[in-house]
Amino acid sequence: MNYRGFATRAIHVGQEPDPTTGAVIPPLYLSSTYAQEAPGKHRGFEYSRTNNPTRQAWERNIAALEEGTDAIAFASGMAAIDALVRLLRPGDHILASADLYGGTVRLFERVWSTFQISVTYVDTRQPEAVDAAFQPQTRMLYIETPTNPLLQLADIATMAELAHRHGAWLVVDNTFATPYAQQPLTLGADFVVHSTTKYLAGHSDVVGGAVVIRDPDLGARLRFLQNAAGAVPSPFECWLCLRSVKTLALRMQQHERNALAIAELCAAHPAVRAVHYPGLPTHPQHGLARRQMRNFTGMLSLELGTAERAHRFLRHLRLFTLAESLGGVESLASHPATMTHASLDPEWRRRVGITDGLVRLSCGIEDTEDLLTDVASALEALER
Ligand code: P1T
Repeated sequence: MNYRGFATRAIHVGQEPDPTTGAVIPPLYLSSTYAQEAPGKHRGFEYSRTNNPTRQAWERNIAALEEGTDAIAFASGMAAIDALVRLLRPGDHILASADLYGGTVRLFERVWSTFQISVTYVDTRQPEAVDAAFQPQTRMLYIETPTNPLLQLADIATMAELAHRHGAWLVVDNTFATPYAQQPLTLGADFVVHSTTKYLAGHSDVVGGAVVIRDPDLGARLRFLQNAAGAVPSPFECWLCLRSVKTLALRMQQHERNALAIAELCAAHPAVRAVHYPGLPTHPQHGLARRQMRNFTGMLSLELGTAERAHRFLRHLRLFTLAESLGGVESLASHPATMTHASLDPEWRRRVGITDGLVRLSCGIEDTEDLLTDVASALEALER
């Protein structure tokens, strides 16, 4: 059956009752190998790097959530991004958002540059700048929207149109937004990539990644790479993702409620120089956010002025845990300059706008009042 509603798909696709036992929860298939009736004669499963029933269920589920035709699961978000770059050839060029997860820049600059893949970075908030930055050998426009950590948006439909006009693919890292908030394939993107570690798994207990596509040829090429290079997630991690994704819609609603309340508190507070949250009407791209996203998520960042003030704020938080990662049910706070984006050189960070005074908050799904009290008292410590 083709379910239309997002939450219904999250709960049911790939998770039909087990035909042999009636088990309502999909079994966890730990088997690494599968009996064959005769050499080469099997039931679709030979070896679990190549295919595994639990992984296949998760892949079907995430493909349905992104309105794709297929999804390919990987051992981490980085492994998924790495597989995408493997579709290119030496001499090819990637055009990427200037504000990106630091690990993605590290992969481009320190791994793939040695294989003659060049990358230039452009402000993907500005379509004219993107249009002008294409080179004859550009094969991929790679964007985050919202970006990590500055929560900048790119207009996905416009980016798709530009990429295709220049003969390139559009890749959207949809980790921050989740398919609940936006479905880039429906707006013309060729690939959606995820760190499933974040909102999709949602409980800070899984590291995983996935690529979702609509074009069966691209799917087949990635499926080949998944098996040939072998960066696959374990069946247990896929099973945890299947369990977690059932509550994605509900979780996103509370993440957003909490983030909006905190963003409003911070925007009105004299200790905060700037709040980056697409859900605030004062966000420069709030109009685009409203058009393109149906949820503004739990991610926001705050400009506190100096490293010393950022550190003082972080030290005074009680409920928010100081940690990398995001998208879990528990609230996390981080200092991008020394944590998630420490692998970028300081000049790079300065150019992009990742200052030493920037703090990133991943608002969990705790009670809103408790989070507000925590943030308010940490901000008070900046006034003293
Ligand atoms: O950590 P991993 O599952 O390999 O995913 C990498 C990744 C890819 N894309 C985005 C937008 C990400 O934010 C990440 C990982 N980010 C963090 C760990 C972080 O704290 O920002």
